[in-house]
Amino acid sequence: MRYDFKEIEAKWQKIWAEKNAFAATDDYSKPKYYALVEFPYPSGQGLHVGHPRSYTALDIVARKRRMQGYNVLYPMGWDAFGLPTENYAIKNHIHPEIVTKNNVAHFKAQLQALGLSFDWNCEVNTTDPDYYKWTQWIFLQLFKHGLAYKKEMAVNWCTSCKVVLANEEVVGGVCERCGGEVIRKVKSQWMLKITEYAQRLIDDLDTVDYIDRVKVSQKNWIGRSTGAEVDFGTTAGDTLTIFTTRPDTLYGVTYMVMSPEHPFLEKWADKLSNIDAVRAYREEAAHKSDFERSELNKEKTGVRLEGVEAVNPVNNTRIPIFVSDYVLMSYGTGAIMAVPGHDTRDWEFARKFDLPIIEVVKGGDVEKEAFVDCATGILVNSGILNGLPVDEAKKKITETLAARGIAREKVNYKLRDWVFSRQRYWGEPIPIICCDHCGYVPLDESELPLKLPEVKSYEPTADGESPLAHLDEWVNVTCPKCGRPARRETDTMPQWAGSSWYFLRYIAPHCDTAIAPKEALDYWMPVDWYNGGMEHTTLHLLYSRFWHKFLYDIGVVSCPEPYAKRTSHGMILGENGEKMSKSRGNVVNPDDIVNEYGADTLRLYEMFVGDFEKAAPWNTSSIKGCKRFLERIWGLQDILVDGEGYSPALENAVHRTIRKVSEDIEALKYNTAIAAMMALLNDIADQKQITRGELRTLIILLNPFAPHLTEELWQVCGFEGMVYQQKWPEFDPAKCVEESVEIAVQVSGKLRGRALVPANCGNETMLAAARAVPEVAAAIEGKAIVKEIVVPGKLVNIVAK
Ligand code: ANZ
Ligand code: ZN
Repeated sequence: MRYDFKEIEAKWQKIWAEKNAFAATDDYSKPKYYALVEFPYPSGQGLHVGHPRSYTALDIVARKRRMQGYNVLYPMGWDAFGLPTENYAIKNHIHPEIVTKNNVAHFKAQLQALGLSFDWNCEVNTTDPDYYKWTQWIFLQLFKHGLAYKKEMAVNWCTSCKVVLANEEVVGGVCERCGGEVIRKVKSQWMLKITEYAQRLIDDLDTVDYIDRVKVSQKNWIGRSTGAEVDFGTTAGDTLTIFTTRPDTLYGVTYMVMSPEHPFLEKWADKLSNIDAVRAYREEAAHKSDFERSELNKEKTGVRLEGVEAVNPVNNTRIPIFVSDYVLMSYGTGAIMAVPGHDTRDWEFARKFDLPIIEVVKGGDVEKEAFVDCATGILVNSGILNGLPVDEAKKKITETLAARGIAREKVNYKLRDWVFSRQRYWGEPIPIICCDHCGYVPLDESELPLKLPEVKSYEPTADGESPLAHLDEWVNVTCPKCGRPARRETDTMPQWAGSSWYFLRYIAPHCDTAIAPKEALDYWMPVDWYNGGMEHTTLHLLYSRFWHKFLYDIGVVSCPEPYAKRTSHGMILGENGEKMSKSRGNVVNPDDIVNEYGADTLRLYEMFVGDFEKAAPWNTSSIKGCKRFLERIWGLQDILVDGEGYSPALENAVHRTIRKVSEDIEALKYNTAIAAMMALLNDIADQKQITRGELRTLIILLNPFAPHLTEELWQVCGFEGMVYQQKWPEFDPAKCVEESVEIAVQVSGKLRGRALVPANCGNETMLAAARAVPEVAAAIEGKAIVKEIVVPGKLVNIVAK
C-alpha cells in the first residue's frame, strides 16, 4: 500500500478535532503537566519553518506525557498587539483588528496542518478585550502598589518607527525592529519598577531548572555589582558622590568624571567659566545612545571643568573634574573616580588629556596599558593600604571611610526600570485618568476593559503623541475622584505587556471574574516546561518572571516562579547557513514542505536536523531521508507476523530503543532518539519480519514524532483504540545492557583491523563500525565498493576495487 500522507494527515486531524482528543481536563486528581511554547506574533508572513522546531519539540513532550498518564495542558495563542501590524494597517488603510484577524486565521490553519496537539479550547489573543481587560487589571494593581509611575526621562526614540524603545529593544545602537536610527529624547513615560525585584530575580534562578546560558544571561543583564559609594568634597562646596567597585584603588585617583547630564553642572553654572563648552558637549552627547557611549574602543572625548575641583578624601589632594560621555547618568551616581592605572577607559582618557597615571596594584606595566586583571595583586603607593591584597584593601578602606561617614557599601544593578509607554495605537490603553487636581487616578476596575476606540488614522502624531490623543471625545472625561474635567492617558502598553502573563490565561480563557479561578491556577502552575528563543531571555522571560512575582506577592498565584524548566532551541537557517530572510532569497515555506512531503516528515525532519539547541541549516536531502524512513515504517505492515511479544533476536534492541527514546526526549536529544528508531528499523529489516508486539511498541515510540502515520498504521494493522491513548512502553533495564563483541574487519579478504560492536547487532551497525576503523577507511578510500560480506558477530569483509 502506498503511503498517502495527504489523505492520512487530513483524516486524523479531523478525527482528533472531533474527539477533542488533546483537551486538558479539570480532573485535578490526576497528575498535571503544563507544556508551553512561546506564542507567535501573527505576522503577515505566516508561519516560519523555525516555529515548528519549538512547537514540535514540546508537542513530543506533551504527547509522551499524556501516554504516561498525565493531564496535559499544551495551549496556543496569539501575541497580536504590536508595530508590524500597525505599520501594515497604516500603509494599506486596513484596520489593525482586521489585519490581525486575517493573520491569525492563516497562522492557525498552518499550525493545524502540522498535527500539533494543542488544546485549541484554551486559545487566547492578547488583542481581545476580554483578554486585555486582565492586562489592564494587572497594570492597575502595579499602580496601586507603587510599581507603576510616571517619569520625565531621556528615552530611546526610534526616528523611523516614531516610538519609544526599551533598552532591550535597541540592539547595536539601532531599532531592533526596523534597524532605524535611535536617538535620545526627553519624554514623560510610564515606568514599571522591575528594579525592585532585581535581587529576587537573581536569587530565584537557583530554584528553577533553566539551561545555563539562560541563567547566565539573565544574571548578566540584571548585572549585580558590589562596591562602595564614596563622597568627594569639591571646591564648590557640594559633595560629589561616586560609585566604585574598586575602593582599594582610591590612592590611584588622578581625576574625576561626571556624566554630561549630572545635575551639579547646571547648579555650578556661575562657578564654571567654561559652562558654554560644557553645555555644548552635553548637547552632543544627547545624540548618542548609552550603547555607543559605553563602547570600549571609541575615541574618548570630554571637557575639563574650569572653576571647580574635587578633593580626594584619602590624601586631600586636589584633582580636576571632567565631563565625559563614557560616564552614564543612569548608572551608579552618574559620577566616577578615575583610576587610569587600573581601568581601561580611564587609561585611554588620561593619555588623551595628559593626566597622571599612578600604579596602585603591583604586577602590570601601567605605562603601557591599564593593569585591570589585578584581583590577586598587592597594593602599592597607597598609604595605609600598602602591602595588602586587593580584597583586604577594599574592606579596610571602606571601613575607614565609613567610620568618617564618607563611604558606605553599595550594591548596584545594571537593570533599569521598564519603560512601559508607547505612543502608538495598536496596544492596550493604559487605564489611567490624568487630573490636574488629583494627579494620576486609576480607572475603576468595573470599567475594564478600557477598549481601544475607533480612530480614523493610526499614524502617530508628528510630536510623538499617540493617535488616541486626537480623540477629544474619548480623551476628555471627568475625574473619578474630584469630578473636575480630566484627560485619559493616551499612551498604550508595549507589546511585552500581553505576553507577561498569558500562560495564566490559558488556564481559564473565558473566566470573567478573575485571571483564572484560584484552584485552577494552583493546580496548573507553575508551567512544567517552557521552550522558547534565546532572544527573549532578557525581555519577555525576565518581564514575565517579574509580573509573576508581583502576582505572587499580591496573592493571585501561589508559586513565586512561573516556569519550572526553560529550554531554548537553535534557529533554522537557510540552506546556505545564513539566517532565512526575504532579501537573501533563502526562505523555506513550511506549507510547501507539508504539501510535498507531509507534516509528519516536516516534524521528523525538524527534530532530526541537528542538535536541538544549536542553529541548523536547512537540508533538503535530509528531509528526503526522513520521508524514506517513514515510508519504510509504513511498509512494516507487509512483513507483520503473529506474536504479541518480542522475538528473542530483537528483544534487547527493542528495550534499548524504548530506553533511548524515553530518555532522549527528556534531554532535548530528539535527533538521537530518531536515530535509535532508525537503527531498530534496520535491525528489523535484517530479520525480514516484525511481530505484532514489536510493531506495537515501535508505533507508540514514533507516535509523538509522526502522529498521523502512526495512527493510520495502527488502524490498518488492526490494533485496538488509538495510539495517542496508549500507555507509553516500559523497558526492562536488565535487557538494555549492551554486551559487545569484537569483530574482524577485512578489506578484500585481507585483515585490516578489529572493531567493537554490540552483541546481536544488525548488519548495518556492523558495517558502520567496520568502515569507521581508520585503517579500513584508508584502504577503501577512493575505491568502489563491490560487495560487503557480513558474518554476524564475527566478521565484515568489504570487497573494494
Ligand atoms: C574606580 C575604578 C577603578 C573602577 C578600577 C573600576 C576599575 P560595574 O562592574 O559595571 O558596576 N562606573 C561607575 N559608575 C559609572 C557610570 N555611571 N558610568 C560609567 N562608568 C561607571 O563597574 C563599576 C565601575 O564602573 C566603577 O568602579 C566605576 O569605575 C565605573 F580599577 O571606580 B570604578
Ligand atoms: Zn481629580
